[in-house]
Amino acid sequence: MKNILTKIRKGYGKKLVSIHMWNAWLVLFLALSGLMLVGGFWREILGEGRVWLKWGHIVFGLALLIPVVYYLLLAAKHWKRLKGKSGQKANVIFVLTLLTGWLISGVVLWQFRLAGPRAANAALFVHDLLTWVGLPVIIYHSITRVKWLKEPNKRSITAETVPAGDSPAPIGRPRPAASSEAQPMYTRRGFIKVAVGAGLAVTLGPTFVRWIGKSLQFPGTADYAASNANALIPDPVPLAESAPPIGGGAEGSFRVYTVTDIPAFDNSNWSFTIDGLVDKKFTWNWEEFVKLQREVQVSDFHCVTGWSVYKNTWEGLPLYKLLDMAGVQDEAVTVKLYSGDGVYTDSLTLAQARMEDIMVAVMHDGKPIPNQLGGPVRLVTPQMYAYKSVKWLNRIELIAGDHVGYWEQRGYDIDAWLPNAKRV
Ligand SMILES: Nc1nc2c(c(=O)[nH]1)N[C@H]1C(S)=C(S)[C@@H](COP(=O)(O)O)O[C@H]1N2
Ligand SMILES: [Mo]
Repeated sequence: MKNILTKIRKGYGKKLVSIHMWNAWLVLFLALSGLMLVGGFWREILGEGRVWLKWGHIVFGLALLIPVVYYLLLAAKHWKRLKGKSGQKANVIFVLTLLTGWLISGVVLWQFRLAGPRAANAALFVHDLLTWVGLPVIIYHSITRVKWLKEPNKRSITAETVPAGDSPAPIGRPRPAASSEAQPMYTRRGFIKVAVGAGLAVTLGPTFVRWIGKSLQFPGTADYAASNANALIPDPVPLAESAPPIGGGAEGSFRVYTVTDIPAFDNSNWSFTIDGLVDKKFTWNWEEFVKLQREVQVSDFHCVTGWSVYKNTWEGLPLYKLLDMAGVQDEAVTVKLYSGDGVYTDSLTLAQARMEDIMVAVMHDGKPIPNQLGGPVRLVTPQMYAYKSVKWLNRIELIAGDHVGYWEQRGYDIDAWLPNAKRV
């Protein structure tokens, strides 16, 4: 072991340089892929590619372990060289904390099924927080410390000037003397640092503030109800359990997900159909649909990417009651669910569809479901991950075969059960 360590530490200056480089490339890929994975814009464009990108993000994320561990093996030596340079020591600790934080929270998010929603929620919070704090610092670092900007004697990672014992070849240009020549360089450096810092604050600052607001649930930061673009008349009248909501109001905030443009509906372009292998087909318009007897439930909502919204008070039609109204025929095996976006579909087995808590929801916390969140009508599947929760639901078809839904076709598990679900 000692021998190996000595070998590893030999010429460690050069090694630090290459660790730093590999780490930089990994972080660059992870930052870009991570931002693409959360960005709604890319969700639509990537389609199936999103699942591959997610795997790439996971694999390269795990690969971060290599430079981190390799650095730790060299850390003692590096640390000695940083004696007296507290700023650089702080920088090293910051980066190590960032990388290990990303790694650990990333592993929890990757293993969300084992971890369960609570741990996944916490991990997503940490992963996001580190991103919004760490990314600007890293961008600042990489722009302001490119070699030509940095005073050579302030570099913490160099292959040169290693005292007795190691003998790396000096690389890079000769050091400029601390003469009058360096002076204009220094002011330019100062200017660029301020400019980059200000640029980052202006571009990433608002996103960070918005994210903090949502995470800490400041009221009004995610008021989708106020900007609901649906225009369906009349408004559904909430039941007493809905207003005020018996759940006490949802905790957490939805992230708006869609694979198409967000549709909006009015009385002229909205209807709801149940058809296929049924005794009696129905197509309701909005006026008829809001007259159907609704019920209220309180349930939690979990996305596979780690976020949850707890204690939602949903009001709508239990799916099994709609099935009973239509009369399901014996040959029917699968309930196929269509979104009014024209693209997204999913399915449930008949047994799943008959579970009491599967709801064709019309209201959330006493208000119509806004169009961004899938209104006027979305499915709610409390014991399954929310990709089953088809937004803008407008058709239910009973079919004899299987149907593989939108995300399942793109690699999501057919089995969407939550860890502690009562599976049927
Ligand atoms: N039509 C449609 N329904 C959908 C999706 C979608 O992209 N399109 N995304 C699903 C996923 S993965 C989740 S987590 C939830 C998100 O619901 P929200 O956008 O209201 O937060 O909707 C589900 N239903
Ligand atoms: Mo999701």
